[in-house]
Amino acid sequence: MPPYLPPPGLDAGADLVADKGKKAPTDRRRFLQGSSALAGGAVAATLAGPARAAGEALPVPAWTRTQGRPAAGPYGQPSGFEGRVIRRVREGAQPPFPTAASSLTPLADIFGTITPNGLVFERHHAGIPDIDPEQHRLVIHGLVERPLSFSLNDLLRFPAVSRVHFLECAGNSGSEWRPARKLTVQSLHGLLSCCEWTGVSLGTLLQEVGVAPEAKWLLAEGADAAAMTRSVPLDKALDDALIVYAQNGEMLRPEQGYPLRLLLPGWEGNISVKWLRRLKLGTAPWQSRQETSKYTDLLPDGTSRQFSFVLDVKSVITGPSGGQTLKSRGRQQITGLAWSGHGRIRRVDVSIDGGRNWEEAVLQTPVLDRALTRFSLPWLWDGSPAVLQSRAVDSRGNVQPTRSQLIAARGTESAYHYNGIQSWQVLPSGEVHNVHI
Ligand SMILES: Nc1nc2c(c(=O)[nH]1)N[C@H]1C(S)=C(S)[C@@H](COP(=O)(O)O)O[C@H]1N2
Ligand SMILES: [Mo]
Repeated sequence: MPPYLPPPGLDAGADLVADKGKKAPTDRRRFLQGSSALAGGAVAATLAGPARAAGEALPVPAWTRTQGRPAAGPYGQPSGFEGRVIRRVREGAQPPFPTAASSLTPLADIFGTITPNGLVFERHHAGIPDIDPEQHRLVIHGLVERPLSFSLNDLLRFPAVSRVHFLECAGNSGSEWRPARKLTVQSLHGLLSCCEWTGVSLGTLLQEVGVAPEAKWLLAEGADAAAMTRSVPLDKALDDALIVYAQNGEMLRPEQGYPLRLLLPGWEGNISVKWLRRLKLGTAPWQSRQETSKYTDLLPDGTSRQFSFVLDVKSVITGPSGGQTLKSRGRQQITGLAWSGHGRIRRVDVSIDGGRNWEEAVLQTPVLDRALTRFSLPWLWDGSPAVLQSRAVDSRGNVQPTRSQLIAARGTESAYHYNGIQSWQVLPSGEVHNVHI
């Protein structure tokens, strides 16, 4: 086989990059160059980019000289070089006992908007049950005309609905209520994922059982050792609730509720009861542990906010983010995720100077309802200190608050429902840390 020769001109990319830097900066570029405005030529001098490719035959690496491994096997795995991209426990977290634990999505190391199944965060109150789908049943009873018991096979015969939605624990970003200690974006905000969920509309099943006119609430109960229970308003159940059996094209993972879970789009993760075994219709909420002592927000006046289901508009820059180090000045990509339980993301603004100036980021399309939305913005880093922030606006016009605005409204006694703007400080050394400003 003849050696591969790049066609003439293919290595011209490096020159193009350098030329670009020499052009008169546009307003946008000047903004992106940072607080100390640089002349165009200086940017070209500090611009680090791809190495210049040689115009001769490329070296042939070892892996091109020998046959590769045969097919990877029955279930594919990521490259062995990606071993650091894993779910992690929050640094310093002490679960009350081993099965009441959580693991976090590595937000800085995933791309686009869909979370791979093996990296979806987990939150278990009493471990992961091993449920035989043949034996599992979902019973719908209480204030209904015909109580029914559904097997997984029964549910697979109803029209399937697939929708992309984020799932976020109400406790996500909870450490932001407290003084900052050095944490990564995974540790701070990793109780967050986004999957294509497939299942049956709960409304379809409620038609089968026939809802009694006086029914207003449902009790959702899990089959795990926590028997997790939450009260769900009937309106939400009829509106867009899903009984889910699959995520991202395959059956639910055991840790996500195999074989069945409830999914309430845009609502706090806790109410999307996993290993769902029962829905009981009634007239009033049941006041379960998870909606009284937990998942309520203690306000400055001493009262507690209850049934605050909808997750507010929020965003976070995932790169550059805490614990990372920028290797060189010049071209960077600021990127992150935005979401809102109220609808779609309308826009995301990014600041590199701690919120004094803002620039609109580019949103990856399609922008979906109550799904993670990827934003990005090119940045020419001149090596001076910066504070990176992102601010999301949703389709209802809700604007993500700063940390101070959120604390002014909610105090500091909350543990849940934090949606303040995250600040990442970039030092001249390139190190990135979470800060409160
Ligand atoms: N049965 C049951 N459902 C549950 C839980 C649980 O412990 N048991 N944890 C809840 C919480 S607090 C959250 S945030 C989400 C987490 O879903 P995930 O583990 O699929 O990410 O599931 C919810 N549903
Ligand atoms: Mo949660």
